[in-house]
Amino acid sequence: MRTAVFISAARSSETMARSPRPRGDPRASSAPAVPAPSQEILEIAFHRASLVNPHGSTKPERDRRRAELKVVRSSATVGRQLRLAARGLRAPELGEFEGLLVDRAFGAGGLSRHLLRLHRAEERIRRAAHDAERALGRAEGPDEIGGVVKSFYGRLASFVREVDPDLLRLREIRRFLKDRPRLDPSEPRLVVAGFPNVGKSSLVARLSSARPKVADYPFTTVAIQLGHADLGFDRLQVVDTPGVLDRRGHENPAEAEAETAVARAADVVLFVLDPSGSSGYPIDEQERLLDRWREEFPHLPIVAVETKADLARRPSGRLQVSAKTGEGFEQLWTELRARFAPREPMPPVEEAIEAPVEEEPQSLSPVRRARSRLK
Ligand SMILES: Nc1nc2c(ncn2[C@@H]2O[C@H](COP(=O)(O)OP(=O)(O)OP(=O)(O)O)[C@@H](O)[C@H]2O)c(=O)[nH]1
Ligand SMILES: [Mg+2]
Repeated sequence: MRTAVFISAARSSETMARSPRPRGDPRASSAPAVPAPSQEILEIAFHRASLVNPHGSTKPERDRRRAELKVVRSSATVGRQLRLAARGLRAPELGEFEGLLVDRAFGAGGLSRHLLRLHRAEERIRRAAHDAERALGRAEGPDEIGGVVKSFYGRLASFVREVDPDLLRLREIRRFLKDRPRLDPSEPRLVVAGFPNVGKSSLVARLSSARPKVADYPFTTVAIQLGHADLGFDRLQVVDTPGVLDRRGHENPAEAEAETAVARAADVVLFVLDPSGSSGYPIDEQERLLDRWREEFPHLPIVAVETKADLARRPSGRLQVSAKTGEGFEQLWTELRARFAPREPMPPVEEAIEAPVEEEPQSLSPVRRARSRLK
């Protein structure tokens, strides 16, 4: 109980102003207030500190020891909570591509800044705890000892409250990442992209284990999705993306995410065109986006495929498929296997072990070399 009273007293008006629902907000009365992350962290820390059980033969000895343990335990608990808030958000746990997505969605360098601020807060807390321990060594009598602990708790609370905005943003980033798959850098990637509503997700569902939502309206897919397919010699990651309209500089976040996947995650892009008109987007506009990407990413293999062949066909010379009937998928697989196949046969195991390491391994498929050139 004493812990709860302390925290509410320690909560400054500044923190109240930072809470997600400010006073005066009409929604404030109906929605339950979300406690600031610092409040939760401090509750845990002060509660744990209140459970210390010091040894000592005399009461003054036990009082001093109790105060020391409170400082040590509360600061260690806060440090641990701050590290937990940052867990998995640094490389290499956070993949390179996932880091790019976060930068794109939350602003370049934002994640690193939030993590740095947490790290600094942890350092400050460690120093303050060290000072408090030294002060306890000099303190005389229960009042002075109590005063040192109280003032340390005050500093601890203000250090944690200072990083509330960072903790909130890291929570958002974590939620964002939870909705997205983690790509395996060691497995090849096919990124399926194109205009909205053209049939990308239907095609991904035919090609891979993914079962993305399919519906007859644009931007059904709002974040990348991942499925897997068996290439025979390798496992292929098939990445479904949100639709992209050809409007540079005015993309919505979903379009920006799709373009990031094309530019930074793809070994091969499967560009899906819908010539049937049922997507609502003219084929000329779709062709323009394809031309732009070919120009912008000259080393990126882009396979163009026309879908909804059960509705419309045209003499384009391109692969034509229907995700509805399955026609054309055998030819599409032949094309994809050829794109992903190692250029030269894999050497026998003993040879591979003994062979000197070359700068660019010959067994690397042309698409992986293309991607490494892009970076
Ligand atoms: N007749 C026919 N309809 C198709 C085919 N492929 C997709 N569709 C339909 O086209 C609509 C859009 O399909 P999706 O797979 O959701 O398209 P998408 O490109 O993923 O759409 P967004 O995620 O919104 O960009 C749905 O109504 C599908 O049933 C096809 O080969 N033939
Ligand atoms: Mg889709």
